[in-house]
Amino acid sequence: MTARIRIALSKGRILDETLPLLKTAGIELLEEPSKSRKLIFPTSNPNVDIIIIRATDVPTFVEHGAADIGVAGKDVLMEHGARGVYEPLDLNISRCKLMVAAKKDVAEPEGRLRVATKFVNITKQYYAEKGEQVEIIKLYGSMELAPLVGLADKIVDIVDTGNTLRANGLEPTELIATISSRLIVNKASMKMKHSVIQRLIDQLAEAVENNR
Ligand code: PRT
Ligand code: MG
Repeated sequence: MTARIRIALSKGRILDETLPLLKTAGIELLEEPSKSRKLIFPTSNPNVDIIIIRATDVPTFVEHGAADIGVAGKDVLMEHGARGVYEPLDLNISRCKLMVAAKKDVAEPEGRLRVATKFVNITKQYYAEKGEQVEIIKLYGSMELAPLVGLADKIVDIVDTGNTLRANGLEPTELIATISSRLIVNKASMKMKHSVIQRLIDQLAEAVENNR
């Protein structure tokens, strides 16, 4: 009897970059998820299925054991708090930086800084450590717009090429963290399904090494 394993991934870059790694462990999707409305997919390994969910929901599914394993950006894990999951492997994919950005050539505002972000917890902690009082404005997307329309002085967002910031007259000012995607594992699954999961971690670790 081999344990059944459910893997949680998110659509987009994480799915695209994780599938080649899983392939080296003999796990391949049987149908193209972008052409399907399904959310749960069987794979070429009859003991493994893949669920495709929002990136920010991956830690929640894994924490509660609704998925045994997941792949999530370090930004998402930092924001979630990543309690109750193991993080055994840096997959070195979907790399980017979490940065503070502001309008080019604009002086620091007087009084309390207003910072727009979807990373409320990370931003709170970042400014708390600097001993700076800020007003955090929670957004769900298009953070780059906030300084342009006077909603905020700065933003905290993901930067890759910097093209999105530049296109909006913004520039990165401070690095908060360098980000890559991590394999996360439910703690009970790690115990109960140890041999299957450890083998998968080892295979993925080797694939990551070969990608370097
Ligand atoms: O899109 P959705 O709301 O469903 O969720 P999501 O944005 O969290 O998912 P997705 O797939 O966009 O990102 C998943 C993970 O990929 C993130 O958690 C990051 O860890 C990582 N990643 C790597 C990125 C980027 N690169 C990236 N460039 N996530 C987002 N971006 C966005 C960024 O938000 C900004 O709008 O791309 C823009 C900046 O890109 P440049 O190249 O213009 O600087
Ligand atoms: Mg996105």
